[in-house]
Amino acid sequence: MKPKLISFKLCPFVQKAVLTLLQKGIDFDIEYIDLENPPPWFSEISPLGKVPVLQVGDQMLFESSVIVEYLDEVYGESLHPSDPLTKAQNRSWMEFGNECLMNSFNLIVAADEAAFSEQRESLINKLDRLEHKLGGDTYFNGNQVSLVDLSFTPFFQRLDYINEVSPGLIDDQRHPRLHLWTNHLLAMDILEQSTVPEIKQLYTGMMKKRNGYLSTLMAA
Ligand SMILES: N[C@@H](CCC(=O)N[C@@H](CS)C(=O)NCC(=O)O)C(=O)O
Repeated sequence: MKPKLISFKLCPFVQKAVLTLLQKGIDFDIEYIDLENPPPWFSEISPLGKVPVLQVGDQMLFESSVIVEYLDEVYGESLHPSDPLTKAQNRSWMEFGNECLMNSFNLIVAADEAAFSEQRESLINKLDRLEHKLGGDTYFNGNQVSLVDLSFTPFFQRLDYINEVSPGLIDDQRHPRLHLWTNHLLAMDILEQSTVPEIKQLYTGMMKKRNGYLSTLMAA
């Protein structure tokens, strides 16, 4: 039976799971729900009321990190490095990627310029740390794509959209290795299929709708 993802069109956490499914060539189903008006069955299958949920037969999994690890373990060759310490370090950086996503969301909802600047500084500090960690290869661990790369991709896709409104977050002088890595991630064939085609429009619409300081920087 095909695994089925319960999704929300804008969700970067679901996208991590979709990228893993696509990279591994796993056939899957996806059902989009409206998080503002979820169907009655959603609260039964999602203990935290969040997407993604992965349905495997009559069993449910929640939390994107758990879902991608499950998919990696069950289908095909692992996308993790084999050395246990390197693998664990990759998992640590995947958690860091989740924090980057939260930070970018906080940037969007920051109500005033001071809160926005604080979030922006915090995000740039995270990018500095990533720059320091990277080795200048195509991907995080070298020339082969790993789960950690797939986990960061939704963040960088959204950072691009934010950077169009608030330039300077992406700075190839300050973060040359990060810039190269991001370019490789955003050039992956599977990226396009990993979201709905109107992702940019939906995301910028959400930025506007959140009505934070960032929305005041957007063209009318
Ligand atoms: N830690 C969770 C985060 C998932 C998450 O925040 N999903 C958002 C959509 S992108 C959500 O479902 N929000 C609904 C809510 O918080 O009520 C994961 O990694 O799966």
